[in-house]
Amino acid sequence: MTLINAVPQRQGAVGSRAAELPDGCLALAELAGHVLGRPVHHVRQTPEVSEVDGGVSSRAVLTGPNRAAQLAALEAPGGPVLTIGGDCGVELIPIGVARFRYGPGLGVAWFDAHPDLNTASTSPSGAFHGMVLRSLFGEDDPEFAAAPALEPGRVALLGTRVFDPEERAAVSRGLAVTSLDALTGVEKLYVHVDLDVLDPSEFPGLNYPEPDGWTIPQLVAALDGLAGYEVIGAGITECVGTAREVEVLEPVLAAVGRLLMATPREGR
Ligand SMILES: [Mn+2]
Repeated sequence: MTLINAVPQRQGAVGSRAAELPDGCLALAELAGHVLGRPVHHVRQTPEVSEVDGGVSSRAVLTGPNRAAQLAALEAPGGPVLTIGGDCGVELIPIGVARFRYGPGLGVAWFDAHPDLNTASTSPSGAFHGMVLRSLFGEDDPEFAAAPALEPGRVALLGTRVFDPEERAAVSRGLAVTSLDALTGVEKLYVHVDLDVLDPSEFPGLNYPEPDGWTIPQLVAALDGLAGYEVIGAGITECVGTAREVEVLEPVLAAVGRLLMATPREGR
């Protein structure tokens, strides 16, 4: 039984459209509920922001009430969970919980224009959504660092095209790879889709758009290409689209649904 958790967090982002993330979350979660035929559980996230602390914007909100609500929502899921953000920072909890539950063989397919591998000291913005994958490797700020952490080489960056220098360095030393073929030791897979993997001409409701992205059919084909993996959870993030704008994403939601609701079988 797949669950849908709507997590309308906006404090992990700091750009001009960050305040639209909660509404974008609701629009996308409602559509996801229709496409997957599953109820949507709304995870309460505070609308407040808090000061920059230790190089992280809204650090107290992120580590306090927002996190507590997400953890409570994942206590006994009883099946794969589709998390609808909110900013990319919402992935810290479901991926961290999956790593704890499934062990070091957990891998991640990270569809995202950005690798989100900054640290609090290298982030140009102080926005946690640009640090979340680094935190999942157990590095940097101990209040965010995952324990247990993802194993190096078990995350594939897909459609990623805008790297800060520190993020390039993290990839160079092997934290993440840049193709599915380069993954090693992956037994179960979590699928992260930051919608900014798409080109802005495909979908206007992007919080942090970058040029030269993928088309929707390209993303759907890439998701369908993961069918050989046992997909144990997924997240879709960074939506600021209206209810009408998100309609074009229906094939993306359907593809994620096919991965999450596939019947496990021999040899998968
Ligand atoms: Mn991202």
